[in-house]
Amino acid sequence: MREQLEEIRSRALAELGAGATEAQIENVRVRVLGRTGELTEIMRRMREVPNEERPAIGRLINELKSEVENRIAALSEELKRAGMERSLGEARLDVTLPGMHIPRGWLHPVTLSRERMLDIFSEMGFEVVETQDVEDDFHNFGALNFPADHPAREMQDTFFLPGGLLLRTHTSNGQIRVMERRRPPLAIVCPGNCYRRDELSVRASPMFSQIEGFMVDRAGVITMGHLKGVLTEFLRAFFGADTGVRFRSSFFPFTEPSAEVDISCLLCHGAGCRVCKQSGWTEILGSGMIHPNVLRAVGYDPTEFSGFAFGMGVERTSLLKLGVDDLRLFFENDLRFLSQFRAASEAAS
Ligand code: 2U9
Repeated sequence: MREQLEEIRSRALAELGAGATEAQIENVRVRVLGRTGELTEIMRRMREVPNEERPAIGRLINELKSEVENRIAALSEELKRAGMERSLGEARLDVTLPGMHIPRGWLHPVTLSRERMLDIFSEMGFEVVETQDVEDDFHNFGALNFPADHPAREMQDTFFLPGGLLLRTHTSNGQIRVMERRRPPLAIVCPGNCYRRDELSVRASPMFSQIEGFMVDRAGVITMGHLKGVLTEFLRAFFGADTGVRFRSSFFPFTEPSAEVDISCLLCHGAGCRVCKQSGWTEILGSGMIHPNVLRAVGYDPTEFSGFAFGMGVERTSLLKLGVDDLRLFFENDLRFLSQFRAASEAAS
């Protein structure tokens, strides 16, 4: 048995040489020290050993066990240290290098304008509600009293989607959806993106944003006078307290009576110039008293409820406010243009 122990020892130590891999070490551990390994087998055969020799053999077994365990621990420690050194060497970090400058962004001028517009309406008590861009025919056209043959419903004007859906052409769908699920009194503004089949040009874009709003209460409570007051207040807060505001009679399918709203030309202050085509005025908003058919479409009785609505294009309004003469600048993401609004963004935040 002594010879056998010596053989196990020399074989194990030969395999646990300086270059042993993790797999080789594990192999020796299982073969020598494992539950069904060589040493367990020897212990099982101890009863074959004469009584007087047992203590010495037992000591030999214990010494061999410790020796192999110690050797395995030392090799594992060595492997771990070498692995750590290797990974540190591969990802060497030079803490003396200068830091990397990560430039901070700022808000887009159209975002700044939209936030300012919504703030003004919020201060007047309007609630801001956003709804979906993908809409059905009823919420985009039918409920808004668009006749079946209205040109906006043509394929060349609207992006139609499969399944009778479309990309909304205005944010009025949001107002229809709010009125469908809530009862007056309501004062709501709906900001959002709209889509029309236009080429991107100085004045138009296939995607643009709008803010529309409405105020509805019991019939007769909200008048055209409130419409004029709210919109004049909004325009003077946004463009400046000395801005001239005028209302011109107009027509929309969803309002009756309807009015377009002009502001005094921001360039010539009403004197007449190339931008306002010598008129002294610039069109800025559409508005009117909500048509009884629209109220019926959302389940309101027009003898019980009435109110006004308005709408404006955010990019167009921003162009005028910022003195920008080409709508495409808002969509091109050219930093030479956008960086001019950095200070305005930082002042607003
Ligand atoms: C409901 C009832 C009435 C919203 C209105 C306008 C007039 C209007 C345009 C201005 C420029 C949109 O961006 S633009 O093309 N808007 O002229 N919008 S009244 O009337 C509504 C909306 C919803 C339920």
